[in-house]
Amino acid sequence: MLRKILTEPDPILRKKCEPLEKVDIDTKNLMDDMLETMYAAPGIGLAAVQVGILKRLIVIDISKGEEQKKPLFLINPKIINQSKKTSVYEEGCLSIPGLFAEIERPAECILKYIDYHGKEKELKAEGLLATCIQHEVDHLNGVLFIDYLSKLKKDMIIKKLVKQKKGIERVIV
Ligand code: GNR
Ligand code: NI
Repeated sequence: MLRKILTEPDPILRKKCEPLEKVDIDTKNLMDDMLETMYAAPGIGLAAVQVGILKRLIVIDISKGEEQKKPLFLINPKIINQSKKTSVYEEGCLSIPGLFAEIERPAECILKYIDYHGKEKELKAEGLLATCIQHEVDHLNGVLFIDYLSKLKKDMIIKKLVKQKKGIERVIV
C-alpha cells in the first residue's frame, strides 16, 4: 500500500523516533509499504517518520534503473563509526520536493542494525550508500539536510515552502 509522504514544514518531521522492540508482521507490512512508496516516488531511501510513523526504521535501495533491485531494511540503526575523510553529494529529500543542495558528510560509516528477519547485522558503507544512510539516520533524529545550510538559506527555503503549502504562487507588493 502506498503511503503519503509528509513534507517540510511538518512538525512530525522534527520529532525523535523510538526504537522498535520487535520485528513482527506489522513491522514487515510497514517496511513493505515504505519500500513500495520509495520506489514509486522515486527515491533511494525513506525513513518511517516520512510517512508519519515515529519508529527507527529505514528502507534504502541505491540500485540504478536497469540493475537488479537491492532493497536494504534497517531497523534501529546505530552508526558506530564515521570516517574523518568527508565527501560531498548533491542531496535531495522526498520531504522537501524540488530542492537539491551539496552537503558534506563523513565519506564512510559503520552501522549496526537489525534486518528484515530480526537478525543483528553490521555494515560498512561508502560513497552514495554512506551518504544515504546518514541522511536517513538524521531523519530518525528529526534532522533534515537543509539544517546543514546557512541559517539565511534555510530560512529562505522554509519561507518558500510555507508559501507553497498555502498555495500562494506569487507575492506582489
Ligand atoms: O531519494 C533520495 N535521494 C538522495 C540523494 C542524495 C542523498 C540522499 C538522498 S535520500 C532521498 C530520499 C529521502 O528523502 N530519504 O529520506
Ligand atoms: Ni530525506
